[in-house]
Amino acid sequence: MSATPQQNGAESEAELTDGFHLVIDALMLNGIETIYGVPGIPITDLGRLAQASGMRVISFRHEQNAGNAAAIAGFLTKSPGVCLTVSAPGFLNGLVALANATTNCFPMILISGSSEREIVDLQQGDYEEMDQLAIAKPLCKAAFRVLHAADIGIGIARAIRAAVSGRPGGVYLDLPGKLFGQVMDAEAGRRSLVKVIDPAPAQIPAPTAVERALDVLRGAKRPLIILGKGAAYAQADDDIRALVEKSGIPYIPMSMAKGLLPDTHPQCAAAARSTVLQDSDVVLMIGARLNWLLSHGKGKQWGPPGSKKFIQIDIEPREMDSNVEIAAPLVGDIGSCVTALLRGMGDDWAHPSSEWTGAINAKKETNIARMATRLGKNSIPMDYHSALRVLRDVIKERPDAILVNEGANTLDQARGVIDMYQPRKRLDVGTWGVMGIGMGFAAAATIETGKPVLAIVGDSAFGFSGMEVETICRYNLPVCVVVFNNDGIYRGDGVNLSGGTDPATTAFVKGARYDKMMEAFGGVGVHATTPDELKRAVDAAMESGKPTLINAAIDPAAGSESGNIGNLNPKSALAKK
Ligand code: ADP
Ligand code: TPW
Ligand code: MG
Repeated sequence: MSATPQQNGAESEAELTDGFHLVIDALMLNGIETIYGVPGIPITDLGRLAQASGMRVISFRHEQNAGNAAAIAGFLTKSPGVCLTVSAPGFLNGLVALANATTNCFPMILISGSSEREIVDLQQGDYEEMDQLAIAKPLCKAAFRVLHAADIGIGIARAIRAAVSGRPGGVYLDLPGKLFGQVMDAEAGRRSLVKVIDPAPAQIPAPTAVERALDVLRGAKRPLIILGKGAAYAQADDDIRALVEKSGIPYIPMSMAKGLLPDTHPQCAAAARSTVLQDSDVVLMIGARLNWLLSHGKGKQWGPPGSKKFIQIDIEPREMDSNVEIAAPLVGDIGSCVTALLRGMGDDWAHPSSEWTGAINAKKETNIARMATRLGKNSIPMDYHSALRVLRDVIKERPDAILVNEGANTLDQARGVIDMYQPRKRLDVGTWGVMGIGMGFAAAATIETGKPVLAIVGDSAFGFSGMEVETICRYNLPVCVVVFNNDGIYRGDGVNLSGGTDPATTAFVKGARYDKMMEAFGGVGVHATTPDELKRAVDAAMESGKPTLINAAIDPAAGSESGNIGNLNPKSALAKK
């Protein structure tokens, strides 16, 4: 789109365009149809004009939530999600999401307006003055600034390619206010735009590396596959399933890889997780890192030292040997690596021994039976399991719904209880275990996929993005939020060790009614105190698609400190018992 033709005195009519329009045209040329952001100087008109041009512009109440929305849009689509913010404070609010996206390998572009370069660099106190580019650089994959309208096309092309090629991540694009008003000839402007060809090229693994991986796998007696969120991101679902099934190897999914194959798949060893981690001799990692979430690939969870060989598929060569020696590094994109392995396996690949798979199945049965007992209880007040049984059934009945999950106990228990059946349906706190992704992820998940969202969030977790229920109502999004309200962080029965009248540091207002927040903006609010009430309310919400918030009252004494990762929580040796 270009500006209306201008009459320029006696000169001939020249069609003109400007920085605003070039940014929009460059994004649209590259298939980017949605912007998540918060308006203000100098990008208010950018949002308006983008909407006028047919882009979907979703205005949030806080940039961090808009940034989280963009990040998860990137994860779900393999195309960078775009977050648009104002300068300094808006930029900083968005930066948390950009850093989190980079940490999680989600492609996103944070576009922030910025103040006058001449004034910023001399530190003369401009409106919202800040050297944003310098601040963003260490927290993202790449950072660029565009100073001339004629460079907007290249700037956006570089940002897109940097976000999605190789290991995906966050990119910062700095657009000073002055840029938007710069005018240029419309035809020259059109020619300056770049449609990025093959933005995330296939990265084919070396044949020798494929052979090495197959050799290690062939030698395995007790093999295991670990699927990570990189495997979910890669959208190589059929090939991954074929590899798992052809190899006959048991697998465990990392949190956001749940559903890549249905959690009920006979080879899924999630219910025997500690056994397979400890007893396996060869582990094939597909798009998962040996970071804290896998105890760095060492320690007693992994069995005796030296008892494991790792094969790792990852697009990032530097990921190899990050924590332990990788016997067979397979560097390339997951689709290409998995098809190469499948080809190399031939038609007579021997499945693992029944001794190995039998031991795993026995363990699974025991653990599933134990879990069934816990889930069978109909506790009132509800504990985590009695509430989660209901939500497990909801996802079973509606496997195409997207589950967003954050909190501590609310996260850890839900991950264990709720089976997923389809790829990329579980979105959660990711690599950092960050609170606050809830409402941003929920909004973008339904906007990007058209599917309904069930967000299961702790009362503390919800507080980080709770104001976005207004956004969810404003855009009338089919999002059902279930707040697990246990009156606090981890538990609601904390005490003030001083004996004073201030509440405990981990406690919130008792019996709070988060459902009223949704009602305030025209959505549906329900207060649920029993599993039956909870089921009815969630069913109604999923059926109607109306923005709904269910305040699920959970026993304040049901949770444990830090959920399942209490071992990471330092405690004072001097504390009074
Ligand atoms: P999880 O938390 O599920 O264990 P991680 O985020 O730790 O997963 O790991 C994901 C890994 O997947 C990253 O190391 C990233 O480089 C890799 N990755 C992402 N996309 C691809 C892809 N298309 N091909 C290969 N590796 C990928
Ligand atoms: C940005 C620390 C981890 S989990 C959590 C906090 C504050 C909240 C747990 O309470 P919640 O769940 O959500 O009510 P439940 O069921 O256990 O009661 N700030 C950020 N990220 C993190 N991870 C924290 C703080 C934290
Ligand atoms: Mg809580």
